[in-house]
Amino acid sequence: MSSISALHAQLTSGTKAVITTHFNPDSDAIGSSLAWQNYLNQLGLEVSVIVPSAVSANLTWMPGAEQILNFEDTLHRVQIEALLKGAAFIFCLDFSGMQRLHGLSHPIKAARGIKVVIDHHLNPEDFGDYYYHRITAASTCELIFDLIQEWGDDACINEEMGSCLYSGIMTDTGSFRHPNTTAHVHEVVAQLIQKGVNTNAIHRKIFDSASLDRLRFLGHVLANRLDYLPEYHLSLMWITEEDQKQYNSQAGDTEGIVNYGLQIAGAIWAILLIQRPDGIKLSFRSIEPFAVNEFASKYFEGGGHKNASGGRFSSSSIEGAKEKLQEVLPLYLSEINRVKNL
Ligand SMILES: [Mn+2]
Repeated sequence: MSSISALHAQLTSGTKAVITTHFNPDSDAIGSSLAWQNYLNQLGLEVSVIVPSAVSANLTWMPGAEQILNFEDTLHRVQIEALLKGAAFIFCLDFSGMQRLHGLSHPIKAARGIKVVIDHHLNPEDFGDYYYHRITAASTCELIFDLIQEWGDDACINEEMGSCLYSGIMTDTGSFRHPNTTAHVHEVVAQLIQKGVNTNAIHRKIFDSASLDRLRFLGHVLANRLDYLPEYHLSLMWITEEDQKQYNSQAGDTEGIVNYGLQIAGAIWAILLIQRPDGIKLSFRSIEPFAVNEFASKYFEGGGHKNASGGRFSSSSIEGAKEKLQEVLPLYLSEINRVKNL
């Protein structure tokens, strides 16, 4: 592993590079990837952004999004494989473990290019040649901003790039309300505003761009797919494959739904179960100081941030996942009660 400062000089004009990010890419994943692409383009590199699964509709306004190649699209796949063969650098943004790439992990592992990890998730795996990694950063977009500053290239941060960076910072901090919202986050945002970023317009593009189906889907989940377990201070939500079909659910439509569970007075954490063909996907959210990533990794093959994690359950039965929860929840009762009394 080498120091990231040695990397700057290697990013020379004409060099070919690929940027990739995690499955179900969120606003931080896409925002950081497009901002980094914009920066590398300014340095004269030839850069493509490739993703393991589709970009959700509320992110396609970002400058450069229309050029993103999706590995799940068979037409893009051939192009992606060729780009990976020719890339001198592969930038891995906003993920710390190869399994987050799903099907794209094999071609990325096999690619010979120098791997550069820029990320803020816990416990990064050892797959990179260079790391710019800080778990105290609220988002990868914040790290991209900091790295460009460290390299003395503040002038490269233009309004287009700033809009992408602001999107990731805004969403990964839960619109500046999560405990990861440091003074530095606000300092970065202040500088982005000075560079012309329209924060109000971006907030609307990201959050107020739902389809009618999406809003009705949310209503259905809140009305019929939410239980509150007072003894565990837990909001438990679930979404079946049938629900997703009925409401014509698109990529990104389940994003953020789990957070509603924390709006119940007394809730310390929320869990959302989503039925997928290959198993149940779990999303966990918690309030400080309850570490939901420990629960996710102990019982549901997952992990992530302290207050925002993911996991999986290998059978695709919602009932099965609920039974597993009923088994393990009593084991957490003392920790829940400890946190409740703080
Ligand atoms: Mn992130």
